[in-house]
Amino acid sequence: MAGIDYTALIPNNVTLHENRRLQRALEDWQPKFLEWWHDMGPHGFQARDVYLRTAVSVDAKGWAQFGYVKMPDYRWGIFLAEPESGRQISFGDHTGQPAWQEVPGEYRGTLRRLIVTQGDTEPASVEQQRHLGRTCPSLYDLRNLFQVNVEEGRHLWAMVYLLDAHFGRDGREESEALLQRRSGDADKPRILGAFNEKTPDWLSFFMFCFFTDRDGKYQLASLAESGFDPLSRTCRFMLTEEAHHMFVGEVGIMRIVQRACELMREHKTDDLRKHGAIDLPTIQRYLNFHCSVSLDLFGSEVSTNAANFYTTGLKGRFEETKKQDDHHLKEATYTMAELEGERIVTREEGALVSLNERLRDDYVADCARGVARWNEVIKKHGIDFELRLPHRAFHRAIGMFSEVRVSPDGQVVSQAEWDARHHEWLPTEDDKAYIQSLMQPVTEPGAFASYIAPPARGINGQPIEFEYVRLG
Ligand code: BYC
Repeated sequence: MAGIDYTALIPNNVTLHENRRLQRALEDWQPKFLEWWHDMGPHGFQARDVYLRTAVSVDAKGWAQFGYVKMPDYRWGIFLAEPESGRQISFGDHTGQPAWQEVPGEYRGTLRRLIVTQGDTEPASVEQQRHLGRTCPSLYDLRNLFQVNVEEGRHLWAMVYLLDAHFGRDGREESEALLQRRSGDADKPRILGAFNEKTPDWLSFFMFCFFTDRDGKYQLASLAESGFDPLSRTCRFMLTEEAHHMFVGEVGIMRIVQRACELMREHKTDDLRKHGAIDLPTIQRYLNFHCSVSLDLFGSEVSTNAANFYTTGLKGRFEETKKQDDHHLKEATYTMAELEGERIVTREEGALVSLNERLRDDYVADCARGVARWNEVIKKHGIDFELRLPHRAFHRAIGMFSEVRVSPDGQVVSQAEWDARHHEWLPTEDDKAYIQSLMQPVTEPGAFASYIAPPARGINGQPIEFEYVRLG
């Protein structure tokens, strides 16, 4: 085991007891976090036993242990991946220099902003999902929701550790502010757009885990390349946990698709609403929404911020160290879709200012692989329907495409055409009301709501009918 101290008030593998000032700062923050968790965390289940995994090591083999825990007793801790001895900065102007163990003074503000932006998403998602427990489609799904929630809480701890350990008083103020902003609040909203949207139902939750958590994967992977070593090591361990969140999303949608297909075959109809399932066109509209708001999270296509993050060695590309180029990108170019009047064309841009778009491309390719797996299920049932990712310019609020209206297949359309057709492309009020009507809790072990198939297997080798949450 890679040295996690579980006897400490705050479990950690960063020898917290050797730094009294930091330990006091975090111990002072801990009750505020718990207060926030109590007020804004999963509503109505705080006293229940939940079958959760807890990190007990940062060793890739066997890092977690499973057992019943009441969520407020979850051991939120600070875990960094093992240091890589002799690690060097692998991109930008500082390439080849030893990775920083302390914040480089000239980049302090920028680095803090990146850490705060990352940190802000974690409590935001818990807030967005706060009410989902009471409409769970099964105990298995309820447990997965809570697993995701406690781990997002731990990811908040991960960023607060960096702020408190490396940014002095400013860092402590930012740590407090992370508990004060609220998802969707008009006066003190969360920083990024997608984290102020509602997650009012389980179809949205699974879409969020598939699309929005996947942005998390790509952003964390880019920050894991950072020249600031504590950030890199923190993000590397967070990525281990993140994989389960995307699994919850991918398999959740797959099970909804499967149920839809089974009922289409059984009843020889596309009209699934009278059978309590979710038809494929409705799934497509939810997909279009969640994909487009998640695409916004990558920032503008052409971004001097992104170029600066890279040049200064703070944020790399996805799999930076595996790439075979000069890692400076000053002369290189990158091909991207751009708006030319009313047309979308492809053009060469400087590679440095294109880094957000490049990361978005990596992300889109990954999303496409998941969608292809959903389509396999549809195909296996002999149904002629294909789910598709919308064009990257569709329904955007950030970047150059936010100026125009674009259909899911990438045609720039007039405002009048958008007004006439957007109900075909995005969830309608009628869709939302129907999905809400399905949100009735199913809490008998082994039972599942009408719109979702059971999973292929349970958690940690347990049977599907295991009592994943003890409701008493
Ligand atoms: N909403 O050059 P620009 C996760 C701001 S998810 C609102 O376009 P830049 C998770 C931007 O801040 C991963 N504002 O973009 C998932 C800037 O403002 P300032 C979260 C936005 O800076 C599920 C201005 O517009 N991690 O972990 O190159 C559950 C112009 O910026 C948005 C990160 O995001 C937006 N969508 O890149 C739980 C990593 N987009 O600074 C967790 C850290 C842009 O001029 N963040 N703006 O006031 C970053 O790397 C960058 O901040 C961004 C934006 C990629 C977000």
